[in-house]
Amino acid sequence: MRACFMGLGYIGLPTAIIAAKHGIEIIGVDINPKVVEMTNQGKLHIIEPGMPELLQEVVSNGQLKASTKPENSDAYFMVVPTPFKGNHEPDTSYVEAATRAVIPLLKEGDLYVIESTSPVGTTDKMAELIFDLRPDLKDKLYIAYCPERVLPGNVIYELVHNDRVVGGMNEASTDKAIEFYSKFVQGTLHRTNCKTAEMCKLTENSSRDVQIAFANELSLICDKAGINVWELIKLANKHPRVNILQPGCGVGGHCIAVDPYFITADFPMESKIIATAREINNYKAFWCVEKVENAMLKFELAHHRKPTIAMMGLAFKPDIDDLREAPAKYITTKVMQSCNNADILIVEPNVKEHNVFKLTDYQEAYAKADIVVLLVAHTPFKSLPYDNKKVILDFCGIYKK
Ligand code: SAJ
Repeated sequence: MRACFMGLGYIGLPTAIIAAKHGIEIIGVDINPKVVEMTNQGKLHIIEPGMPELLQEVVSNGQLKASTKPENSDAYFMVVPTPFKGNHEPDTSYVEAATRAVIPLLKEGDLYVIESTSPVGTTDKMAELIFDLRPDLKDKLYIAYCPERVLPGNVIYELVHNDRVVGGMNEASTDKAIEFYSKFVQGTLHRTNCKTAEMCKLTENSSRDVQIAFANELSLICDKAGINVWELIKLANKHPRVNILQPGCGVGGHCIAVDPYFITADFPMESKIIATAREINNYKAFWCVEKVENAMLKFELAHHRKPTIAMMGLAFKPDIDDLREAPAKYITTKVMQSCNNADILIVEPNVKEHNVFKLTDYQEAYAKADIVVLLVAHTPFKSLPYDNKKVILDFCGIYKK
């Protein structure tokens, strides 16, 4: 069997590699020639533990080949980004472009699957587009939506072991998609229709966003009330039916901070909690900036000199190098603009070099800083001794003080 993966990003490439490893011949397609070149050389262009070795193996034994153009296959997978536009409207243009690129290659009996997170109704729309341009294939294709659920950093395990939801346009399409995924997924493949599968992906990430917003709201309340939010949550979670998540400096990444807008854009009157959660999680980053600005002013008044501020962490969550939609990056940028009176040291231990931020070693920055701003709970930060001569703004619960 031959499968064509449209998009070799954080999800498309690992999925293509795992499928190749399970005996499927893969054509991996990306519009970026650099990604294609690297992939064909067996070099992974993303960071994911265990994946570089697997890529080398499947490229060298000819199971995976990358190209800038799709090639004739039996199954086609759309795994391209679905960002949002300025007004938080979902942008499905990459899914449409990838679909248009494979339409001339489709033949009777082929499987077409969308994996990209998509607004409800996208699979139906793409099916309409396909049949408009290829009326000869009406009722002769299998079309499904099957979202991914993997957590960056644990992708090899989760791609194989997570349960998945498979939503076909009809029962035969669901069967065909399940037949494909069961070649490498050991988790249960749950059957549904494509609309429910689309909404399920959005629901999973919106649910997490709402739960994090609750923790962030508690952190704002506790700050005013003079209560340690970390202790509060730990105690509340001792209740057998309470399980509150952790507050932080905001919500980042390309999923949880984005996907809820795919619901609020289409169902604005019905999605009040989802919309408010987004507002709270966005506001948390502004609040952190204000806290740093106030700490700087206080320091200047007390010491009659400008402080050295260490901004600890830029990634969107602990122990990764991914800075996409990272609130820590946003906060650092704002602090650099508004605290231009201070010496600002920027730390991100998972990134070697950055074209915008001049990075400093985390121990050096901590030692030099008057004000330490803990933005991301990276493991190395946890071994820094608490120094009560410094002003420590712990937004991510390193010290939980
Ligand atoms: N965060 C908190 N407090 C918490 C947990 C997370 O502030 O208690 C923050 C993180 O610091 C980060 C953001 O939330 O900024 C998102 O991190 P995450 O670990 O919750 O999720 P992602 O974006 O890495 O991956 C999510 C996962 N979805 C769910 O857990 C429902 C993953 O399974 C999905 O595959 C992925 O989105 C995706 O691709 O959609």
